[in-house]
Amino acid sequence: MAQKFPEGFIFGGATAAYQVEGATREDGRGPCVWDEYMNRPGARFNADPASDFYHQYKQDLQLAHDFNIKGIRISLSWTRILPEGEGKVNQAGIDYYNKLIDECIDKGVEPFVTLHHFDTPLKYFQNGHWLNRDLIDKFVAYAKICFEAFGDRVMKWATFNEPWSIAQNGYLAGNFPPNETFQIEKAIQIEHNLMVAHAKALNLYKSMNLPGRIGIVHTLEGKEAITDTPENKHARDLDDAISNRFMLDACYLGKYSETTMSLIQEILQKNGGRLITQPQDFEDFAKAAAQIDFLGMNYYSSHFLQAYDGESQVVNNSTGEKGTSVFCLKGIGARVSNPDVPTTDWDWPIYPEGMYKQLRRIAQDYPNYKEIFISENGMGYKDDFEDGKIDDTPRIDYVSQHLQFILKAIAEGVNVGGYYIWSLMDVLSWSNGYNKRYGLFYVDYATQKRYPKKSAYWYKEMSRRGELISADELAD
Ligand code: BGP
Repeated sequence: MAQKFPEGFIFGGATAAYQVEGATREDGRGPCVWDEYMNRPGARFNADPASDFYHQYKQDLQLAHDFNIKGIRISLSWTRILPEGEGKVNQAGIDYYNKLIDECIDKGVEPFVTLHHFDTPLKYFQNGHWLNRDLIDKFVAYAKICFEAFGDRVMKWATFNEPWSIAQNGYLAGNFPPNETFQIEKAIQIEHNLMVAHAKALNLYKSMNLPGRIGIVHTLEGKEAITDTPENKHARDLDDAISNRFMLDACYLGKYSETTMSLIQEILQKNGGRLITQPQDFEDFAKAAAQIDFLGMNYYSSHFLQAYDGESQVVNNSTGEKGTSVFCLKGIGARVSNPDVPTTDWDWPIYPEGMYKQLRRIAQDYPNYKEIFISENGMGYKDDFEDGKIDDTPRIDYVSQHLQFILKAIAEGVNVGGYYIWSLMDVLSWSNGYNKRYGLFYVDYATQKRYPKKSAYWYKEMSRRGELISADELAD
């Protein structure tokens, strides 16, 4: 099988403001939802200093440059720019992101900028979060400020990171604020409202005639029936509809297809509740679907579905104690373990073929997609640090297997423009803290010193050659 990536394929690294910046109270930054959440009594960890990217960004970009990393996903902290969420702009926030973006460009590491990566201003979170449609216009006003300030230099924009995680983790699984569980109606409504906000911001960007491109980052979870019975296949379709299809339809079809809506309605009927939309939403969707430049696809894992009639129950494995997860949703299905598929310590099935299937699915079901970037993929791992050396061979294996399937999809005609490993350096994990590491660069959080892991050397060589290589091919 061909090992070469197409000309110009970007080997990048991903980050997100809240997970790397630290400095949550510096230079006039206002509070976001996660600040309040992570500072409650009994919280297991918080975001200060995280990877201290607010102060260390030059070091990280130098490393990125030295390791042939050609692109970086960063996100903007809304409350660094608008401490109140709206109103007066904080010049220190604008200055920081100007310096950061300029440094990226200077080091030859192209910035891929996400406007919202989970860190909603606290005030809006307390006022209904994305269930409150007022937030849509607030977000668009914030987006406008960012487009005006940075749009001359940023060539890749994403409106949102993973709307599904906001809905699922906050309202079904309960491991993101507001920690609600099994609120299916709210989760679906939030997905819709986020798609409206995405469409409006994208349409605004397109009206501004800026030189860059804009898309959205979705997490696409693979869904498989655990065995091929009609009931299990239906559970798979229901889970796919709420997790993936509903929002992909909004982004690319500009409406919800009949099949998608009948699956969503079935879920709503079984759980009680209804979806509220406005006619204008679909005009915004259609306009945005005709203009979206790319899809950022985050892929980590696939779920194996079994039909399930019982009440919803979820147990989150947030400590890395293998085999402790439970995820069953009434009216959808149970995500069960597949003995043939290995898992990470956090019970995420390692199923690289699922990434390939999602790539093919986009190309087939949404042929107007233009281009896909793998905007996150990587392996959470408890890295061993031995005298400054980190042998993370399991991570190399994980990433290799996924790159292999990306090459397969590319060979079959899917347009994939780059791969942004999650994460560039070790970062704070939202619900798992600091022992779940993903970085190419190990962060000693006490000293903020960075150490390249074995995977960093491997990644550097792949980017240099533009081809997939095995770890054995490294010089030493
Ligand atoms: C994605 C998020 C990232 C990152 C990653 C790993 O959902 O976009 O911000 O956190 O998942 O997840 P976790 O840290 O929970 O292992």
